[in-house]
Amino acid sequence: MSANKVYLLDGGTLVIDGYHAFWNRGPGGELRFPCYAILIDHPDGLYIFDTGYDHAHVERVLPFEKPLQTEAQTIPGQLATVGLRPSDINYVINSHYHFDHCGGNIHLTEACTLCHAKELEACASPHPFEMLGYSDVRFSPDISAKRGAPAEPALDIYTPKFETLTNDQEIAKGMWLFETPGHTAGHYSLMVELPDRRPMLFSADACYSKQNMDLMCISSFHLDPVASLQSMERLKELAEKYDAELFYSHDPASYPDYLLAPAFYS
Ligand code: 5PN
Ligand code: ZN
Ligand code: ZN
Repeated sequence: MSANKVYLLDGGTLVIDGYHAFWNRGPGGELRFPCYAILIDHPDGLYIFDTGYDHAHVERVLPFEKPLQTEAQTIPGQLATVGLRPSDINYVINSHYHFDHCGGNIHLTEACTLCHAKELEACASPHPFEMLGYSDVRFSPDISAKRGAPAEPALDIYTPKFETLTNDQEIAKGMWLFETPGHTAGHYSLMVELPDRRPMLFSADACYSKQNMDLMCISSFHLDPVASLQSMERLKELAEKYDAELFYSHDPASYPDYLLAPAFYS
């Protein structure tokens, strides 16, 4: 058994500097890159791996990243293109809790939320240099309260159920989470098996782009640079072992070749 379909839900773009995307290498200058969520239609339910950024959050906290996101590129907008509502989603899996991967969680009010145990810990007590990355914690009313975020009335009705994981896990038949730490403490990459194609291996932020992989160059946003490189090596080994196709998280060069919803991989 495997998943039925995989949809990539476009979430707009952000700008960072080239020295952030390619640590200590550059070249510098504005780099605009895509963000997206992954919807998996599986016999066990509807799963979303990462949920992109929240436009209002980025405008308020990181306006220098110049977010471009239309209504159609929000999680509700993207789900509508495939005939779904946010409340239809059964599980949300977050590769990690950086704002550009969990901003849409708040829409998915009925879903059970999965992540690595270390990631939930890390975003509850970030290092000073991680504060901006972990700036959108509205997905957890408890962590929002602990971090001293102002109460937001809309969140009173949102009480997500958290399930934390450790180690590699086959969370449903043909859906694998692989530990790829370094970018953050509890980072997971996802592999999805499908009936009629090679498995899809979503690096998430363990590798932003094919160019990062080709250069073995990590981003400047990281907890542990050596672990980050080991995780990139691990992704290459996994792709080889399972004959999987790598999909990168923020890859302006590869993105035009990705199929976007309402089209799907099967
Ligand atoms: C896109 C982006 N911008 C800023 C940060 C950060 O401070 O940590 C991670 C991150 C990002 O992915
Ligand atoms: Zn990240
Ligand atoms: Zn990211």
